[in-house]
Amino acid sequence: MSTRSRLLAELKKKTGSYVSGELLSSILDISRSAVSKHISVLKQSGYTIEASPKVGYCLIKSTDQLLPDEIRDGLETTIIGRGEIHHFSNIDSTNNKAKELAASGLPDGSLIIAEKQTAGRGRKGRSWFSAEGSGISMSLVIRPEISPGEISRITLLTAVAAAEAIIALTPVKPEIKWPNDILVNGKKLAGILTEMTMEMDAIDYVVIGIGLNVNTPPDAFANEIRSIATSLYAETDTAWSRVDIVKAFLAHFERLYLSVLQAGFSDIIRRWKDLSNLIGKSVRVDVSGKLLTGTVSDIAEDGVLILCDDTGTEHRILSGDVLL
Ligand code: BTX
Repeated sequence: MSTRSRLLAELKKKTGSYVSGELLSSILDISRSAVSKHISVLKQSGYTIEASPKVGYCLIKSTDQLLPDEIRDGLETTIIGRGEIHHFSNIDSTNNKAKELAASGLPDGSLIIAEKQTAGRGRKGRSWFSAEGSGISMSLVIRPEISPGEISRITLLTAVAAAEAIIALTPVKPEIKWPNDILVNGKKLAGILTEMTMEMDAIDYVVIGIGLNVNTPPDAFANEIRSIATSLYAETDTAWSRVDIVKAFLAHFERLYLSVLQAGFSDIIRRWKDLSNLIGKSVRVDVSGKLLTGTVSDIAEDGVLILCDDTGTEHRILSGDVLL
């Protein structure tokens, strides 16, 4: 734990009360002027801290920035989010950064998180809009011992974890749209971009990118997505703690991830189907530019969408875009 993290922990123990500079400097074994410098940096990171020359420092309010200390504080996981956490105010894409760091050895369960992305990516070269400070843009790095063919299961697991975290914390009722969207009332609340790197025949690492619109007001979305995007704030008229949502997501992800490693994937698929809006629906699916029409009959254990067309022929679709 860094000195600044320890200083913050001391202030948090006494939130709303003053802690003397002298006491902090003796607990942390640093000079009082070093304490004061750390306090300045914390204030710049969005913490509201009152300083009084005679009585010391008082933490009034924590920051809503998605800082590593905030995410670790009370995090109920043992692997997920327990690697390194890197926070950026501004970055091109958290998935790009995660891949760069993973290639140089970032440990399992690490998280890259940004307040804003300038080149957030969706699937197939599409872009992902991330509103500064009001959404969640993050990438989780895991190193699972699964075969490359099982990778689409990770996307399904992620979608279930994100939906369950939202259900646990808010009154919103999310629906999962195969393979990687979370919708609310037909509008997109979140998207998932899973990318992997292999060495020989085995997975080296998987980067799971999640974009989730939390406190974005409807008119803050870019024009071209305003009619198709939504946020938790837009659905509930309430501002939500992004930190709490990240922590809940990590905890749900870990629970599902460990259950897959021990008991296989069938429980995730069952949960996915409960949360999905697709089974039994007539849809069109864009598979690399070719349109298939039919009824979704099932999602297979390997994450494949099973579509039954008008002639009764079954199509097993590994990747595509469902058009409702
Ligand atoms: P997707 O290809 O399924 O969806 C991309 C499409 O979603 C866009 O073409 C646009 O129509 C719509 N869209 C873009 N931004 C938003 C938004 N904020 N809310 C709702 N709809 C939107 C989905 O790809 C996967 C997105 C993953 C994003 C994360 S963010 C962290 C990580 N880093 C990174 O670069 N990507 C991932």
